[in-house]
Amino acid sequence: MIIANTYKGQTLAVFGLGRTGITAAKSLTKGGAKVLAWDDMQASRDAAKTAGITLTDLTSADWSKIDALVLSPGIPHDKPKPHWTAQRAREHDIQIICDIEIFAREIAARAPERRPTIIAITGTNGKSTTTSLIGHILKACGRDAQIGGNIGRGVLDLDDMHAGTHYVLELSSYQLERTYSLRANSAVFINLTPDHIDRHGDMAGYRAAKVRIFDNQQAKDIAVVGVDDDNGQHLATELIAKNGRRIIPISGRRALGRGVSVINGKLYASINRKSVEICDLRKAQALDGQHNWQNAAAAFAAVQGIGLDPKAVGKAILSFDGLAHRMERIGKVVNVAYVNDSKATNAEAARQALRAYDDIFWIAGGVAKDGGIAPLATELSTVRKAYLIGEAAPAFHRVLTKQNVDHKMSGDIRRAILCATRDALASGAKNPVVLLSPACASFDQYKNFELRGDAFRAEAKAIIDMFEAEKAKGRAA
Ligand code: UMA
Repeated sequence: MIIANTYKGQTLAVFGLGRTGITAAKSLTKGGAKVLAWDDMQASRDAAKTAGITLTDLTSADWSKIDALVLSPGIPHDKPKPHWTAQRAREHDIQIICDIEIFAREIAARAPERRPTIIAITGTNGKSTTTSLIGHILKACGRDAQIGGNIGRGVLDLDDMHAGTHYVLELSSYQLERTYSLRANSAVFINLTPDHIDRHGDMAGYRAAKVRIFDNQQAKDIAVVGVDDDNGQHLATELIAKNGRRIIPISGRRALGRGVSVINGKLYASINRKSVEICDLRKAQALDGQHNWQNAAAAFAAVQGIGLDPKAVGKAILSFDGLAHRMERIGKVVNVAYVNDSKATNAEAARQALRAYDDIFWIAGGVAKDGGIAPLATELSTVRKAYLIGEAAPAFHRVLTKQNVDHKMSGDIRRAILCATRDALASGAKNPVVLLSPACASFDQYKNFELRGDAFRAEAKAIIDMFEAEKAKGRAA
């Protein structure tokens, strides 16, 4: 745990006792702050109490004595409606922060020679993969890397720092809008498409929260910007005009005069004038698709300036074994591959998977987001057949019928994967893929996307095991 010494002697309200809140309360208390911890939910309060947190009812507390409010990132302080704690804070002119701000102040308080390296990553899609890939590269190159933030462990839960520590932090717009002091030695902005609009009001608000990742950067620091979309191109131009740091544009699909790019699957770096081939991403264990190539380019760019051998970085990229539920390769039956992309809870995320393979037997459905799969109407040429599950099936059936895409109402994952396997094996396609990329939330049939992905993985493994057992029997006979 990182102990928050910079609030020693101050009184902090910590509201929302999930993972972040509990760790923040512990860290602040250990650092000598007076902590008033509370949550709207009795169950969360009970869990916090069991975790050793002293509770204080903030509904009746004296807010004039509070110096800052640590508000859990998911709780709104403004839109769509300010939470009551945020209203109280505003009435008393109290700053609203999150755990990332506490962490950032702790680093700023250390002597420069004792400060760790901070690599921060944001973007709408791909931040978890990029964060994990950067962590993997650093570890493979023998560096001390700690990964956390919006993924896995909350920042204050990470191991304490020394000068050789590299903190690799996935940061959400929710966290960034309550962070003021973070200086990222390397800040990565992968892409921006509409998301969390209810919280930020509009795209401009969402973007404004995200670009805070570059605040406080200094001349030697690196800003990595994905330029595969218009937003990224504008942002790179803006940052170049400001000229306050090293800017490295990255692309997963086109050659850049200066920057890191992927051309036909090969990763090239043109950072110090000459262009160098780093690795062939088509040989990577777990980076299928152009969007993953962009993630790889971002990861390569992010570790510039910390003295790693580019060849070793290239090797590490190829050995990265990916994240569960994000285009996760499970295995094969004959030439049919099974890919679990359960994290694709909207059309935009499913689009990436549909672009990554040539012959797809697509399992889709669940609880559709606004617009359903209509935005994918022009992306369906790779779909050999679709297997529809969950509540969205009738609406998806209408879109697929209009687009002349063969499909079947399968109801659930079990029936879908069996039919898809049978069709894929009979298809004659060179590399058919049975893909779960639902373009939907999972709540009609599962508690969350992880459990949906686990169910798909278990079914796929059972089919693979059955085929292997049959093969072994055939050999023995
Ligand atoms: N609560 C209230 N009143 C409210 C709303 C919530 O009291 O009106 C309480 C709940 O009872 C609960 C707590 O606040 O006890 C919030 O729990 P939580 O699970 O939302 O929070 P944490 O466990 O602290 O998780 C947060 C991030 N959650 C959100 O941003 C919503 C996690 O990101 C993050 O991993 C974690 O901190 C560690 O830093 C998750 C996420 O969904 C993965 N992020 C969004 C995303 O990726 O799109 C931004």
